[in-house]
This record gives sequence, structure tokens and C-alpha cells, in this order.
Amino acid sequence: MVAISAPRSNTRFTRATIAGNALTSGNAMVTATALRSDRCATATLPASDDFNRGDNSFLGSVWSEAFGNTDVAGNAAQTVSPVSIATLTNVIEPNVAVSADINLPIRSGQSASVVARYQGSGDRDLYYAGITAATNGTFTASINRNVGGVVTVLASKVVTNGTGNIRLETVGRSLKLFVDGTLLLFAYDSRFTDGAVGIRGVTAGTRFDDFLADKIDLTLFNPTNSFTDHFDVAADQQLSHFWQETQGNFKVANGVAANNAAVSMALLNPLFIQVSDATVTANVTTFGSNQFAGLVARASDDGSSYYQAGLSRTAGGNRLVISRVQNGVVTELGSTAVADNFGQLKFQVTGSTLTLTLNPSSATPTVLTVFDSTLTLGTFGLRGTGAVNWDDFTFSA
Ligand SMILES: [Ca+2]
Ligand SMILES: [Ca+2]
Ligand SMILES: [Ca+2]
Repeated sequence: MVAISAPRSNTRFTRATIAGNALTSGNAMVTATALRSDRCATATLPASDDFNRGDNSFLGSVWSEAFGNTDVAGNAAQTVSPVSIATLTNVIEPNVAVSADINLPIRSGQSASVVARYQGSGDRDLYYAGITAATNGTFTASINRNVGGVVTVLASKVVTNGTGNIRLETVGRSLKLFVDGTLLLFAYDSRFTDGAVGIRGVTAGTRFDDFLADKIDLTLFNPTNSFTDHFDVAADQQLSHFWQETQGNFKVANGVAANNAAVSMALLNPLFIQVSDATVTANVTTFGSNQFAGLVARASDDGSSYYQAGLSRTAGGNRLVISRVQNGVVTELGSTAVADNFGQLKFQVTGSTLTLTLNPSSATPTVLTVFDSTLTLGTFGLRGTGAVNWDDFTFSA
């Protein structure tokens, strides 16, 4: 015997039971319609939906109305319930870009978000990011985490309106919200590592259009053992996916990568770079006091342990410094005073010998060498504090 339930959203049908070929209860039309194959479609990424079809309580063949109710209305997706979540059917991905166009009326109480790593069931266990039009007239953008029904706002900012293309990107622990291609908010979280993608609306009548979801496939971004980045080309002013940010944010503009947070770190794709001995170089500039511009070696995937070597600028002067960092504990391994607050840094790690050189090509380079064998393997990258930037990064192993 097979029991068939119609989709939750489809109230025309309730339930029917079949034994063999015989319908033993319910309505024959139920079995015929509820089993239409297009209602069991599986989405594949990239997936897009412009919702340009007739008004329908059924959102579409690739959608699961995971919570509440979302309909097609006026060539867009429109929520019907106080809280509605719709996800693409059978898409479970870790790293994605999910976007949609929104246009929230002022004081509507509506909130429109795109969803990633949705676990469910119901309005539980997901990341979502978007804009809320509060009834007091303010608009607030936010990146949110819901764990077991408990919502944590990971990042938020007041914005001027609720109109535009919102895009949530998840890469490892990194969560970013873009509006019309400009980074608005970023956060880091490790609670959910994969899940479904979709849309979430609060207050009936919230509308979405031109939904788009795609994978960010990190296996396509192998820096190999000889990698250079001049930071002259960038999508949405962000580092490419050869890099994985583990803290803060980098803004790639005007041909350089600038620290775009209090403290930022980016590592070469740790899927591929797990080496012991290598050399990294970059031209660095510091723009004020109490700043640090550096290079990272042998970092763990999550960026919790690493060697860092760089130029430290304080009111007391400039120093070259090499440190070991393990789970937030910084151990300074050596330092030396220098005159400059900018220049080319070269950080070479070979066995237990760690050497930082300022302006290696000049007539008078400054060389700092220390010895440490605590960290043996990892990836390499950038780390900085305050208003600093990097250009012409090289990695060679
Ligand atoms: Ca449309
Ligand atoms: Ca519906
Ligand atoms: Ca450049």
C-alpha cells in the first residue's frame, strides 16, 4: 500500500491511499495530479528563475515550499504566510552565491532574504541575509544565523532603502552580503557547512524576482606552487577564490589589496596549498600608527595557527617582526628596527629557519632571521591590522 500526500501548499488535494492499482480512499484526481513528474523535479546549479509565468499557488517544479507559503504572482515570487521559506529541491551545497531582486515598500514590515546552507525543517537551521523594512521606516541589512530556532544577527547595517539585487556568498566560514554588486556586510561562522539555497520572506506580500544560485567550486582555484597576484583585476572588489579569507575583509581596488576591517587575513586556497618550505613576497604600505602589514606562512586551514612576518608601525617607530600565533596566543620570535614604513617584504621559511627581508633587491636590505620548528606545514597568505595594503604578491614553493 502506498500513501500519497499532496504538497503542503497545494490545498486542493489532501491524501489518497492506493493498494495495488485500486484506490481505497480519497479522490482519484489526487493521485493523477500529485504524482506529476514535474512536481518532483530536482534543481541543479547554476539555477535561475524569473518567475515569468502565470499566477499560481504552486511556486514551481524545482522549488520546495519548505515553510509557509510562497506563490507566483505578477511574474515574481510572493510570500503568502507571515514567514515563508522556499528552497531549490535537492540542492545541498557548501559554497554558493545566491541572489534575488527585491523591492520592499517602506514601513511594510517586510523582510526579504536569500538563504544558504538551509537544514530545516521549518524556519530553523539556516543562514539568511537580506534587508528588512521596519514599520518605523528604517531599512536594515543583515546576515543572520538560525540554530534550532534561535536567531543570531552576525552582522547588520542601516541602509537607505530595500531595493536592489541582494546576494549571499558562502565560502568556508566566510559569509558575505552584496547589494547591487557592492559588499555591504561580512561575517564568519562555522555552524552549518552545507545545505539548501532559497528565499525567505517575512510578512505576506514580500516579493522576489530573478532568483539565481550557483556553486563556488573551490576545486577550480588551485594557486599551484607558483602564484602571483597583482590585485589589478577583481570581481566586486573582492579577492579571487584562489584566496580564502579567514578574518576581516580585503578590498581590491586601485590595483592593490587593502585591509577593509580592523584585522584581516587571507590564505591561499588550503585545499591545494599544504607545504612546508616556501617564499612569499609583497609590496606593503602602512598609512598610520599602530598598524601591521604582513605575510603569513604555514597557516592551518582555519587560520588559527600560523607564522606571520611583517612591518609593524607604532608611535615608537617601525620594526620588522616575526611571530608565531597559535589559537590567539602570539609569541614574538624576533624583531629589528627599520626606518621605512613601506617596501617589499620577503618571507622565506625553510625547515626551522624563518627569514624576513625588507627591500631584498635594494643595496641595503634589512634581514631578520629566527629559528622555530613548532609549525611544520600549511598554507600561506596575507595578514594586516589597520590602514595597510599589499601589491604584487608572490608565492613560490
Ligand atoms: Ca519576473
Ligand atoms: Ca505556494
Ligand atoms: Ca597592482
